[in-house]
Amino acid sequence: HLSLMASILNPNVTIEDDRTGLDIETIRRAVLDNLFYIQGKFPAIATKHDFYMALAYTVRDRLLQRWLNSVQTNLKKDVKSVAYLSAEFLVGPHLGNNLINLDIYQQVEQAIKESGLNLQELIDTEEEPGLGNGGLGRLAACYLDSLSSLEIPAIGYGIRYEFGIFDQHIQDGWQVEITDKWLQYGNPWEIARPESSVMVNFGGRTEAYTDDHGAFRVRWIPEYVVKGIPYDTPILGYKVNTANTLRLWRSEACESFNFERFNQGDYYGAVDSKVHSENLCKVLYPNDEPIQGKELRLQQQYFFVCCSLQDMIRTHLIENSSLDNFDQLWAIQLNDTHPAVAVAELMRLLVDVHHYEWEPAWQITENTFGYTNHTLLPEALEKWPLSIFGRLLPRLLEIIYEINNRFLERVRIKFPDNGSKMSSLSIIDESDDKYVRMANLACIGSHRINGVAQLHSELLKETILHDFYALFPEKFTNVTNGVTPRRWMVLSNPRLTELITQKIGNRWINHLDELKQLEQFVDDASFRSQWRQVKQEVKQDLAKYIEKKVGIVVNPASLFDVQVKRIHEYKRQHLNVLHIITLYNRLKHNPNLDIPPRTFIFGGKAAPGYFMAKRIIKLITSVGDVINNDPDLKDRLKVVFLPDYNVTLGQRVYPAADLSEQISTAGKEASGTGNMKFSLNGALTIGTLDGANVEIREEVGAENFFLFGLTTPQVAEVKSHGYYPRGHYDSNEELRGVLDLISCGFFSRGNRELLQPIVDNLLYDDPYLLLADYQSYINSQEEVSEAYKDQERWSRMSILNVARMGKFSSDRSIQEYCDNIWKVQPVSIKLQAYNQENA
Ligand code: GFP
Repeated sequence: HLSLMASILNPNVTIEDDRTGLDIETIRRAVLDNLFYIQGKFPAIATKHDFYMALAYTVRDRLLQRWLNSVQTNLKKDVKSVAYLSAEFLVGPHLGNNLINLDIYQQVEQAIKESGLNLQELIDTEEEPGLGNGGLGRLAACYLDSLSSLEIPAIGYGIRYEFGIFDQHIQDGWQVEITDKWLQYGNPWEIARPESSVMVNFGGRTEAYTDDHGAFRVRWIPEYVVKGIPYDTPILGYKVNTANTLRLWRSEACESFNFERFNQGDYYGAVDSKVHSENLCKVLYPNDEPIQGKELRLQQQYFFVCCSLQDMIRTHLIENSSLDNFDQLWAIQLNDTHPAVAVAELMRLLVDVHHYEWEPAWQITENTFGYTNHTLLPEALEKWPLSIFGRLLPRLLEIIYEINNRFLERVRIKFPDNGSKMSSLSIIDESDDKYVRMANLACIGSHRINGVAQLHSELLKETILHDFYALFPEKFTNVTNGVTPRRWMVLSNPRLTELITQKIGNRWINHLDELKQLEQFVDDASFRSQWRQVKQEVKQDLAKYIEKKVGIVVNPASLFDVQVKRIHEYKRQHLNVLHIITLYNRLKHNPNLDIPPRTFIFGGKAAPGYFMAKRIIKLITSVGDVINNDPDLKDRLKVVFLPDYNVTLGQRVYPAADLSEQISTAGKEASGTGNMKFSLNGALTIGTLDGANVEIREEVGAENFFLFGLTTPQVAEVKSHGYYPRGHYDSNEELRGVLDLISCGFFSRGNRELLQPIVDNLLYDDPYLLLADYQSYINSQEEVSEAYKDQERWSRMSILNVARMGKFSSDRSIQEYCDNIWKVQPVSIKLQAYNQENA
């Protein structure tokens, strides 16, 4: 300890160097310094978590200069910024990613090693911020990474949920949900900015008045006011100085509001309101549950939207004398309808607070917003009961009525006497109970509307947004999703990154199209063997993890067949299970069958109230219990359900996959982004023509993709004729054998009731057409097995998949948003003054 003290007390580097220097020695010293002064520990008594924190602060220090310079620059008069409004940001752990983007991974690894520690272990210590459910939240995170990497001035606005998506435990094969206390040991990446707090109204009533100039105005007299406090996290781009901000709002009671109650001695009343306000951002709502009536969710949405818009206006007015040019300096993107109330809120701020006339305010609003739709599932379209909406947000409802009236006037002119168009386009759903339809509000208030893959964008125009498309076709566009190669390759698959970089240099990391150059090595046998070697090593790592986590021993040489994503009937994890049981039956009947051994790996959370999804998890684990323990199979099939699938686990799983299961019913998956991560890491895809699968197949070539199943028009066709799933059961003996085996309790220790709901659903309803696609899926899986037997062929296909993934970088998606929707330009950040030599 004495020598440590001596080295801390005798610095031959300046404080500035300690906080910004990037060489090994400075980093090593800075970590010890932070361990001492922030964690209050000596190395001898420090836990791994203490070291993680000390390192995290060391890295954060190195971000700060870039971050503050970026924020400063983004405020300038002539700089247009993107505000990405999203109820979810599934960013994943920050430490590893920041090391990659700062380009100091190696130095830090060395510095940590010199302190007798292992960097990977510290990285693994970080608690993941699970502030999202799945694809939508993760997309927002990839987009933040690309915005910064492309040096686009941007800010992500969202909610700082105290509890993120629940942790999933598996007990007796069932999902059990545990509260995600991600903040309990502190979050070194965020900085609270209480000085930038804002107030948000709820409830109460509105009141008309005449202002000093004799103008008619409305004010909102709320029942209660909640304070929003921003927490900022820097999001650094890859090897650039741009560090944008992720600003998440936490709610707090506004004490002064209840001063009266305090004074009256009603201490508990006042504390009640505190609890009430703080509940607002307590927990992230899981997807796939009926949302109507969940008043707290509407409060969350309005809360973060209102905070964010006030924040934008405040910063805008620092350099600008009015809001006239608001739309020229801000492009606001609505990530799905969750923040759609922003359309009405911006109107309220412009008209009620900043006293704009309606028309110019509407111009600004429409020019500012863009809306991204992420789903066609009708049950996922948000609508709020009018009664709840009006009670909670009375002024917003009035504004929505006004927007709607003016809008319907235009509709009437374009489509005279067309009542059905009027009612489908109206923001207010008058069918039975009245609702506010958030997608309609978003469409009317935005100048661009986009889907997230070509097929999805086309289907939007043909189906749920058809009438909007007829009205304003010029608003509609497509931006196919993408994923960041920094997290989903460089960080998660260092071995493949190194192999690729040895061959083609490292420009591909932010110019993903350059992966094309790998094609020239596809005929090089030694390259293919290196390629296989890398995959093998990564699979060994995952095999170890599986054994440690769930106690199942898997063969790293077997085909790793992976499906990781939220559990949902449309994603058809149970179709995958039907294939597993088919193989099981075949092997039982014919032990000499020549098929490569397979390990089926699943991961994903089911919404807590989604009965069928939870049963599907039980189906997977039950089938696994039987198959994994059947000595007849001689370990040729294994089935693993990895609990608590999240970003961190994704980083382990994608690199190790041979086969990527993208098997949703055609027309149901808007895009998918897991499909891109798998393929980028060299897995081949078995999939339907759904979402971005279509474009992935186009890029990698039909011969390098295992296609099966009905197309979207065929799905519609089958349904229109009155689909009869039972017919497939009757006519397909093998399918019958599979379903009967489930029904008779074979996988459920004789309990025939346990899994029967799944079988009944398939036989008598089958809304997602599993039985119709079954045979085609089985056939395609046979092709997979054949291809895998020929390892040279498989490696070729795998290399070509990676080489042709350039299109699916989120850098490309963001560039398209910038050019076609936001009209924003990159601004390079110059590091100011202090410590230039480290800049
Ligand atoms: C949704 C869609 C996906 C799409 C993502 C991102 O995902 O098809 O890829 O959004 O656009 F369903 P979830 O949030 O529902 O997982």
